[in-house]
Order: sequence, then structure tokens, then C-alpha cells
Amino acid sequence: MMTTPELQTASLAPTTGRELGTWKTIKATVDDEIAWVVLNRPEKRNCMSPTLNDEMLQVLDAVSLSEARVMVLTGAGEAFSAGMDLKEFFREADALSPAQREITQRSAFEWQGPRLRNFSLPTIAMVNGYCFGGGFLPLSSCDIAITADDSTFGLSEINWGIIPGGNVPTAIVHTMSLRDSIYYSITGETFNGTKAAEMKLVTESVPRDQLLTRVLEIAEVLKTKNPAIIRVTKETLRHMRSMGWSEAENYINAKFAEAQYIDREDGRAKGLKQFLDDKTIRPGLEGYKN
Ligand code: ACO
Ligand code: V55
Repeated sequence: MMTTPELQTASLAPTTGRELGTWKTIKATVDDEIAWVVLNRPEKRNCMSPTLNDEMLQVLDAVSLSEARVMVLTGAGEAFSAGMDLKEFFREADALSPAQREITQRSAFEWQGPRLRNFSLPTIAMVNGYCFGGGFLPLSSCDIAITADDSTFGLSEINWGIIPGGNVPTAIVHTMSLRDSIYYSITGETFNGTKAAEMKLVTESVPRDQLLTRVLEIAEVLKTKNPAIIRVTKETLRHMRSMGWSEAENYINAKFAEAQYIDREDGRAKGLKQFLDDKTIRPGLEGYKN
């Protein structure tokens, strides 16, 4: 006889942080300058409903306003995210007017795409389990993605009769090869974390019991790096694929100047002085000290 295993509802996020607010579908805390944003519908495998999408826009603002220097996005329980909510986002939307549907669609698009991609802090997706369909969007929008070897990924849209929608096609051709994008989205075949790392869909995959440790290690490194330079670097790199060399040269020069202008710790002067004058650091091997 099949026994129902007990549902895991906890997340890997530390439990000691300060709550950034109260939301129905998301838990967000800041702990030692790291924001932990947890998709919190474990009983629904953290699928993304209109409520979750609306709340996420508020959560991202709350994180921006906090003292956090790094943001980690993860899921409670067994899933990172089972994709869009097939009941609330798709079936129930059939009853809405076109204008209402557009509004519902917009909050999903906005947080999963531009708001997350252009987020001012470095972002880490801690992919703790299932990641399907629409889940590939926040995954791809995060700067870094770390997963567990036994996580399960799938572009499962084909399995219920839709094409990958939203900006999933854009996201996957940026983070997967065209071959893998087509193969996995027309077969619906799943793959594990190890394979996701081989494909470079994620930055790294580690044994499950090391997932949190590895994410913390990266977050701690990012906390020591210049926040203004991180921000302008990620913005700049995100734009490269859609620019020709000549536009890019112009854009990069402008971003270079912007970075110096907004850098309140004047890292460049410190770095040059500590290397060339004081000889206390070698920038090839370590960062300057504030
Ligand atoms: N939309 C709506 N409800 C969902 C979703 C989803 N994407 N994923 C899971 N749920 C709900 C289930 O309906 C179920 O609800 P119930 O308890 O009220 O009946 C609950 O979450 C648990 O789901 P189970 O299927 O019972 O959980 P299990 O652990 O056996 O399987 C799995 C997990 C593999 C993630 C499975 O739920 C699944 O296949 N989900 C759909 C994945 C998917 O294809 N997502 C859409 C991708 S396409 C897109 O995002 C546009
Ligand atoms: C999908 C569809 C969307 C969306 C995000 O892949 C993901 C499915 C139709 O809208 O916003």
C-alpha cells in the first residue's frame, strides 16, 4: 500500500531573520544583510498565482528598502516553483475580461522579468527542488543559480498543451542552448540539477546537504564587494546580447562613467592606492579593503 509521505513545508532559509512584512504567499526576512525571499505555498509546490505575483512586487520593494546587500530567492518545501498556477493564473483567468487578464499577466511579467533582472542587489536563486515552466523565468532572471543535484527541472508546457509563454522563450534561449531549449520544451522531458549545471542553466549544482552552505558562502563573498559596481556590472552584462559592438562600446563607456559617479565608497581610488602605493593587496587575487 502507498503511504503518503509527510509534506515538507520548511525552507532552507535561516529562521533568525527580521520579517520584512506579512504576505499570504511569500515569506521575506533579512538576516545579517542577506534577504531571504521564500515562495511560500509549499502545499501547492510554490506555483505562481496572481496573488503571489502581486505580492512579489511588494516584496521586491521591501527588500530594496532594507539593509540587505544580497537577495536569495528560494521555495518552501519540496519545490522551488512548479511554474504558473494552472488553476488561478490560467483556468480562472478564462472568466476574466481581456483588460483584467492583461492586468493579471502584467504583475507576473513584471516581477519575473524586468524587476528581478534589473534588481539593484545581486540575486541568487537557491533552487531547492522542482522547477517547471514559468519557474524558469525567475530562475533565469537571478544573477546566480545554485541547485541540488537531485532537483527536477522541466519545460512542461507541452505536457498540458501550451507553448512556453510569458517571457519563458526569451529566458531559456539566454540561459540554455537553442538545442536544449527546443529539445526540452518539445519533449517535456525532465532533467536533474547535475544536468542543469552541465547545461549551464544554473551556475552550480551541489549535493542537497550542501545547498545552503554553498549559497551562504557566495552571499558572504558578494557582501564584501562594491555594491555600486556589482549593480552596474550586472546591468551592463544583461544588455550585451542585444547590442552590436559599436552600440555596446558606447553604452559600456556610459555605464563605466555611471559606475564611478554612483560609487560612494570610491573603490577605484582605494584599489589603485592599496596596490600601487601601499602594496597591501594584489587585485588579481583579492579585493581592496574599505
Ligand atoms: N498549478 C496549480 N496547482 C499546482 C501546480 C501548478 N503549476 N503545481 C502543483 N499544484 C498543486 C496540485 O494541484 C496539488 O493541489 P491539491 O493538493 O489541492 O490537489 C498540490 O499542488 C500538490 O501537487 P501534487 O501534484 O499532488 O504534488 P507532487 O509532489 O506529487 O508533484 C509536481 C509535484 C511534479 C510539481 C506536480 O504538482 C506537477 O506536475 N505540477 C505542475 C507542474 C507544471 O507543469 N507546471 C506548469 C508549467 S507551465 C507554466 O508555468 C506556464
Ligand atoms: C508562462 C506563461 C505566462 C507567463 C509565464 O510558460 C509563464 C508559461 C502566459 O503567461 O506569464
